This record gives sequence, structure tokens and C-alpha cells, in this order.
Amino acid sequence: MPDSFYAPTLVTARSSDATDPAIRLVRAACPHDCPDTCAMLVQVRDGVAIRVTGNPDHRPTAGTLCTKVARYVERTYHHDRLLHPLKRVGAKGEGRFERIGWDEALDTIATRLSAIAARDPERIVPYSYAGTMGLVQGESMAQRFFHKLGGSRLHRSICAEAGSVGYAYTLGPRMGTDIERVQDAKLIVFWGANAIASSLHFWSRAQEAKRNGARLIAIDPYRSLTAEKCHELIALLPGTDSALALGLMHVLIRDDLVDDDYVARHTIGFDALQERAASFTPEHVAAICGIEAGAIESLARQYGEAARQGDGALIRVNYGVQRARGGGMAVRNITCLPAIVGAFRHAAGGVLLSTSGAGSVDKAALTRPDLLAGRDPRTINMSTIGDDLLRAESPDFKKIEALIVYNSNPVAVAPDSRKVAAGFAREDLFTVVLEHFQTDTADYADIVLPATTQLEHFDVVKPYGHYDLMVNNRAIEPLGEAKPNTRIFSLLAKRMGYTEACFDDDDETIAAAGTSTDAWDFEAAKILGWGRLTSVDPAVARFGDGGFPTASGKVEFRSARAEADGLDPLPAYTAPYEDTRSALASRYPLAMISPPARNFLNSTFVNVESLRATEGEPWLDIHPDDAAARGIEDRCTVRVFNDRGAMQLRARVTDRARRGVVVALSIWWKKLAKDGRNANELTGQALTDMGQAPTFYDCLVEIERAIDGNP
Ligand SMILES: Nc1nc2c(c(=O)[nH]1)N[C@H]1C(S)=C(S)[C@@H](COP(=O)(O)OP(=O)(O)OC[C@H]3O[C@@H](n4cnc5c(=O)[nH]c(N)nc54)[C@H](O)[C@@H]3O)O[C@H]1N2
Ligand SMILES: Nc1nc2c(c(=O)[nH]1)N[C@H]1C(S)=C(S)[C@@H](COP(=O)(O)OP(=O)(O)OC[C@H]3O[C@@H](n4cnc5c(=O)[nH]c(N)nc54)[C@H](O)[C@@H]3O)O[C@H]1N2
Ligand SMILES: [Mo]
Repeated sequence: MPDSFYAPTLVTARSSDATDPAIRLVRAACPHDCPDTCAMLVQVRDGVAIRVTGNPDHRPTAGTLCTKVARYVERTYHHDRLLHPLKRVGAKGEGRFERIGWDEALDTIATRLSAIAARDPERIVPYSYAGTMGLVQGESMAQRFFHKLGGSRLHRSICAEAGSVGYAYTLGPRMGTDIERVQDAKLIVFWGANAIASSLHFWSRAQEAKRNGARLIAIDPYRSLTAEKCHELIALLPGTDSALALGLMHVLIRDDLVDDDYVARHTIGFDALQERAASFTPEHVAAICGIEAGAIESLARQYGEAARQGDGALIRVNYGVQRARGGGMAVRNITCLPAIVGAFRHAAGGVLLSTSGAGSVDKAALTRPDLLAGRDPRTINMSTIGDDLLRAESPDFKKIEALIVYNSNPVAVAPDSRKVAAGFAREDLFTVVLEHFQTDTADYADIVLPATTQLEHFDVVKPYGHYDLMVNNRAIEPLGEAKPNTRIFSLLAKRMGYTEACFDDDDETIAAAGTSTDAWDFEAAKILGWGRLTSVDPAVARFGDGGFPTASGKVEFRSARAEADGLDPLPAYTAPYEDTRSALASRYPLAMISPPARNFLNSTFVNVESLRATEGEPWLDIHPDDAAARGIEDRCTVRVFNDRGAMQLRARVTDRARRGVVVALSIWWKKLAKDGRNANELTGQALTDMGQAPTFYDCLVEIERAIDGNP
């Protein structure tokens, strides 16, 4: 029997693709943590999804899906899908489970949580991130549940916090150049951004710009798939971007490439900035970044001149620059550049980090903070979950006794994994995991609950790379006994005795309430598959005529807010914790970065055989000079280690990695690697300068040939 809890909207669209009358086309939206948030067309025959394609009518999607999501059907019907609740019968982490019914699962959880909550609900911690970016299956019913419970809050810091804080100091909430203008740019700088892997539809537009004569420049320690297709690569040392931006400012000011009119009308603090930039000569910056001074001079000239000529000069800054100690400052400094040269004047110019500051979502309607009823629970930072799970009871810290994980795989993705796993292995910790698959994290659960995938539930997804709010209509019935996150938390609420009416809301009611602050037409959007966010005008987002959403209404080179937060009010250079010039480098001389592999989406899709086969196995890319110095040959097994941990990988000796930097594309499931480990065995829990975010790419290591590491 279909569950009547969530309204079974099944919208049929027409498309030339579906000539077979037995095929129903459902308009859906990709749920994944990616800026592109594509419009999908799901072909359904006899209640079975048979194919997923990109909707050609949705402009940002333009009819294409990435290789991963094109395999969404393979993932949905995967032979390992979790189809019923499970209870653990083996040791934590061992992965031995036994099937139970929903009643037993929910009763067990409610009994355990009630007992803990009777003493102190803050000992119960939610752990979630962006397994789905849906407003409904993400943080709606789940947070209503935790608000009513009074559980700890979670600082969802693991991805974008450093940059969002840095960006806000300079420009305000994140709204960037509209992806639909990118093809008109004449210079595109990919700054810590591997668009081919992580935002394919931005890349398509950039390629169109390239065909129209645009110059593409990558700033990346690694010759990524994107960097190799650019005209130029500046391969700096990881975590030194804030210095490079200051070096560019120095040259722009010195060589009179400043747009004085724009600076005078739309910025504050330029004199102080000029003074600050004075000491960041190209030679000084080159030494910090490990690059040639000439590359800084040349980039500044190309950038300043493109803007001066009125050409679109666009910086696509992404997450690569944010994952070291100075990640916040890097974004703060980079976002000053388009104001200095007036690049905001051109619709295709300016800067794009994210569009997530655009549009208004009614978070309170989704998550109902009123259910806290005056309580103000503590906040746990998801990026230091390893330490926090291992922290003992003290007057300052209430030990974590229960963890409810959904939309996330912390045992694979959180830094300092050895500690994370040790924390999850605690016998006195009660852990519930809502999942599609038996992940590394699910292996540590006491109870595993099967969740529906995007094809099996309704949702609305707010993108961070374009300005359309996307509707995901349900295409098929839930597989097995799987249930949407909303339904699971609603049932749990009932078991806990919560009687508020909001725990009865169905998914469409939640979606309508959560988006009612925008004047978009929800009913029309369900039929079309998307609706333009009306509360943002992309013309405003490009700031041609100023009007920045900062305190001063201008670009803030000098930020009083940063100063009030105890930070340097001006752009500065913040060195990495694990600097290649520090004492630590004498033991661990190589900087390791672990950016996303093209065929995985964080740790999602790693268990899809066809995609894993394309990635091959966990590799470590190492420069020929660094390999030779250690007697490492191509394809031999190496041991990578530092004080936090060690793992084994197969070496690829290649000059894609710059000298001094090794690259382990991620995020592998630990249990699908030969040694049961992944890159987070080596990463640390130190936090960024802004936003208390993780520093995955601020990680010194040493490498040796494994004992039997023959190629
Ligand atoms: N295929 C795929 N797409 C994804 C994801 C995925 O896992 N796979 N993940 C999604 C998520 S959650 C996110 S946050 C985004 C990430 O989006 P991006 O940040 O665009 O993705 P990355 O591939 O990490 O690109 C970052 C690039 O920065 C480089 N880099 C590393 N350290 C530094 C540094 O210190 N300075 C500079 N300048 N560059 C550096 C890396 O070598 C890499 O090429 O992508 C999203 N899209
Ligand atoms: N070393 C290293 N570590 C990193 C990064 C890196 O570049 N290098 N990147 C970091 C970044 S940017 C991010 S964003 C994080 C990502 O970390 P996470 O947000 O944890 O992302 P995933 O690893 O994709 O795990 C998401 C899980 O949610 C599940 N899921 C999907 N949809 C649903 C649903 O509807 N219901 C339920 N219950 N579950 C669902 C999926 O099956 C998947 O196992 O990782 C971080 N970790
Ligand atoms: Mo992310």
C-alpha cells in the first residue's frame, strides 16, 4: 500500500524523448550538493524508473546531466539499497546487522532518546549535511523534531562557511554573476574551482566563451581536468591564495589599473587597502605562493586590462581556496578584486562563489524554532565531531550520548577520521543512521533506517549556482520499506508523544510553507519543474550600479564587521597551519590536498560500480621530482602518513601535481579501499580563520614506498 502521508503528485510532461505512450515523464530535480541543481526528466514505465535525462527546456541544465546523475536509476535500484530497518548484531563498525520491523526500530529509538532526554536532551546530537539539498528532506521535519526535543544544535560548517563569512565581509550575502551570462565573458579565472568535475554546466558556458575568444586561467596547485583546458595555470602552494590576491591588488594599484570612478562611488576603505597592499610586492608574494613573480604581474595586467576595456572579467572562485586556515581571508581578498577594477560593471563580469544568498526561504516555517519554547541548546561543530565524541564529561561539556545521522556520511567525510571512527565506536553511544546504503557510518549504527531517494519522494531544491527554485515531483513508489526523512522524523515525533500539528504536515505542505516568502508560483512550478526566484533580481546580484547588501551599501575593503568580530578589518595574508615553510615540514614536507573526484559526489556514488570503475582505485598523484627523491615509481603502492594517521594508495607519478604537493582525489568509502582508509585519515580538525570550517587541504604529509609496494 502506498503511504498516503505525502501527497502523490505525479506530474506528466511532454517531451520528444518519450515517444512510447507507456512511458510517463516526471519532472524532477537533482538533489545533490552541486551548484548546478539540474532539472531532470524521469522516464517511468509500469511504476519503474527506467531512465533519467536532463531537461532541455531548463536553461541552466540545457538538456545535460553529469555522468553521475545520469546513473541515478542504477543507484536507486542498486542491489545494496537499504530496504528495511536494521539493528546491529555485531561490534560497532563491523557491519553485521539483522532485519527488524519499523515498529521495533522506532520503539527502540524513542525509548533510548526519551531516557536520555529526561536527563538532558542536549546529549542528543543531530548530524546532517547535504546528502540531499532539498528544503523538505533536508532540514524541515528533522529540525522540527530536534527543536521540540531540545537536542544540541549542529554548526553545519563542513563545506562553505569560511568563504561565506569572508564573502559577506566584502560583499554581503552570496549572490554572484548569473550563470546565463558566462558565455559573454572575455576572461574567466577559475580560482580553486574544478568546474568540469564540480559544476559542469558552468563549464559548458565557459567553453562557449572560450570559443568566442575568451581567455581562461586556472589558479590551482593541481592541473585539474579544468586547469588542463585553460590557457594558463598558476600552480600556487595550497592555502596561499590570500597572498596572491594581495599581490594582484599591489600590481593593479601600482600600474594604475584601478577603476577610480567605481572605487569612489561603490567602495569604502580604499586608502587603507592601498597601504596594506603596498608591501605585497610580486616578489614577496611569489615567495609565499611558490610561483614566479612574472605570473602575478601578468595575471594582474590581463585582469585589469580586460575590465578597463569593458570586457566581462569574471572570477569563478570556489571551495578549493577555502579549505586551509586562511580560507575565509582568501575569499574576502579575492572578492575585493572586481570592485578595484570595476569588473562588476559588466553583466558577465564580477565574481561567482555561490547564489545561495539569493531569494528568501522561510526557514522558520520549515524548521519551527518556536518549538524550542525558550530553550537555547548548545551547538556542536560538525567539523570537530571526532574530538567531541571523544570528550569526557566535565563541568564545561556534557558528553554526547546519542547521535542521529541523516544526509551525511561522517565516518568517511569528516576530518581526522581515526578519531571520528573511535568516537563512533564508543559502546555507550547510541547511534541512528538514516541512509540509502550501508555506508562507513551506517556500519557504526545501533539502528539503521532506510530512506527514500529523490525518485521516491517530493521536494523543492534551492540551488547555489543559479536562480531557479527547482521542484522534484515523486516519480515512483518507495522501494521496499524505505521512507522519506520527513516521514521518519514525523513517526519518531509521534513515538515520543509530540502532538503538535506540524508533525502531520505532508511534504508539499512543508514545501509551500517554506517558499511562501518568495512570490514564485508554486503550483505552476510543480508542473514546469522550476520557478524563478522572484525575490532576487540578477541585475542587482551583478552590482553594476552598486547597491551592495553590506552595512554600508558598498564594497567593504575595510570591514567594521570583521573588526567587531576580532579580525583584521583589512585584507591580510593568513598562512596555513601546516605551512610548507614551518618546522613541521622538516618531518612532513609534502602538502596533501584531497579534492572531489569527478565521478563521485563527495562520498555518494562511490558504491555505484560503473562510476567506481571509471575512477579506478584510490590514487595519489605525485610530481616526478618528489617521487624520485623517495624511490617511488609510477603505480607502486605508497604509504602516506603524518602524526594523525596513515593510508596506502597507488602512486601516479605525474606533473599534474606541482612540486611539493600530492593529490588524493576523494572521497572514497573507506571499506571500498584496500586498507579500509581514506584521505581523512590524515586531515586535521583545526578550523579556518572565519566560519569555524574544516581545513581539509591544510595537511602536511610524508610518503614512502609501501613494504610490498611494487607496481
Ligand atoms: N563531481 C563532483 N562534483 C561536486 C562534488 C564532488 O564531490 N564531485 N562536490 C560538490 C561540493 S560538496 C562542493 S563543496 C563543490 C566543490 O567545488 P569546487 O571547489 O569547484 O571543486 P573542486 O573540484 O574541489 O575544485 C577545487 C579545486 O581547488 C584546488 N585547490 C585545492 N587547494 C587549493 C588552494 O589552496 N588554492 C587553490 N587556488 N586551489 C586549490 C583543487 O586542486 C581543485 O582542483 O563541488 C560540488 N560538486
Ligand atoms: N578529504 C576531504 N574530505 C571532505 C571534502 C574534501 O574535499 N576532501 N569535502 C567536504 C565537503 S565540501 C563536503 S560538502 C562534505 C560532504 O559530506 P556529506 O554531506 O556527508 O556528503 P556525502 O558523502 O555525499 O554523504 C551524504 C549521504 O547522504 C545520503 N543521502 C542522500 N540523500 C538522502 C536522503 O534523502 N535521506 C537520507 N537519510 N540520506 C540521504 C547519501 O546516501 C550519502 O551517504 O565532505 C567534506 N569532506
Ligand atoms: Mo561541499
